[in-house]
Amino acid sequence: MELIDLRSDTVTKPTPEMRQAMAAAEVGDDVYEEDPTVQKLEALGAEKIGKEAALFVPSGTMGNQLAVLTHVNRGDEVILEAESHIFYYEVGGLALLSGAQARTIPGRQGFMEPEQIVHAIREENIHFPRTGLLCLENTHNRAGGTVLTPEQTKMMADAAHKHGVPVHLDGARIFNAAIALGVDVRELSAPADSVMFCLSKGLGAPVGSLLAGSKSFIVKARKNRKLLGGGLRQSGILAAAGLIALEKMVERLAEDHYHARLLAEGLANIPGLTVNPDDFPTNMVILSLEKYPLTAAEFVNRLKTHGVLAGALSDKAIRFVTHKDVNEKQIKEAIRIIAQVVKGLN
Ligand code: TLP
Repeated sequence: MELIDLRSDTVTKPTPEMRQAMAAAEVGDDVYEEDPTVQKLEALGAEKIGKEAALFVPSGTMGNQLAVLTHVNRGDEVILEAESHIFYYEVGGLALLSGAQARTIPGRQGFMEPEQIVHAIREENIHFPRTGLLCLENTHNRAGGTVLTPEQTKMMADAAHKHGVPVHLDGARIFNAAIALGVDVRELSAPADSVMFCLSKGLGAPVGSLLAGSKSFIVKARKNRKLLGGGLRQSGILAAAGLIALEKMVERLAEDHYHARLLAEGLANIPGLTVNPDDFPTNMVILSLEKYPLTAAEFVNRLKTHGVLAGALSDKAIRFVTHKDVNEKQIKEAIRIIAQVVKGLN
């Protein structure tokens, strides 16, 4: 049975061009800062995202945690959206690695009201921790790949900056946001002091993310990357694929968004399901099973037996993610299979 894998865009495989570039990559020891391919990727990444410098890291999780570690002091408080990846999915790294405490704010599709941010920032008081960082996420994963506009990003960042609090942007899928909004990605990253973005999701590289910021921030982050065990050696092999991801794979994200739209419209047409396609502007679709007596995990298992792979987002919500390794025909087939499974529930 052919599997239609909609669990995540992390499942994408490198393109033949990436594999060739990896085989031919010029390499050196990157801990000595002697890998020309890594240096090329870091320079290109910094330029594309509009920051002074960038650092190649093995994963988005390491990039985010490295950012937090580099921004904050032990005992600081970090303000995050309540469903954010850094808070929800990074194994408590905030506390474990940075010794920081989380202050969460419930957002609307990833947007936190600036007044809520200001309210959460601690004033000087002998009892209080210092507020060390505000984290934003664009696109917002658990909200369904929703986007923050440049204006929204600026409003939130301004609220923090006015009180001397730096801002980190988890932009794992920032290029999806830029494509969906039709803006230069730099408009989305400009308000943040540091940005992490992934090469290994929709952009198709096998491994790697970049953390970008000011030169002095990246010097500090480079040392912290070594501390976390992320100082790689001939990593130009991986960076070679990342270069192709950045140079050639960004524009095609529009295709993934089109497929997500098709999927959302297909689900909206299935009797019994309530899906609003406008809620999903990028490459994710979330399906709620509130009306049905089974859990998301059970539904996911049923889909799997019919050849569709999806992920349970919570007890009652399922996430589908489109990416370069699923085509329109497979999306239509997935809709047919989901309809069949839903019919079996009625
Ligand atoms: N997200 C993964 C899982 O961890 C949930 C996925 O399948 O979506 N920030 C955001 C917003 C992310 O969605 C992810 C990955 C990361 C950071 C971490 O990236 P990796 O997986 O490279 O550590």
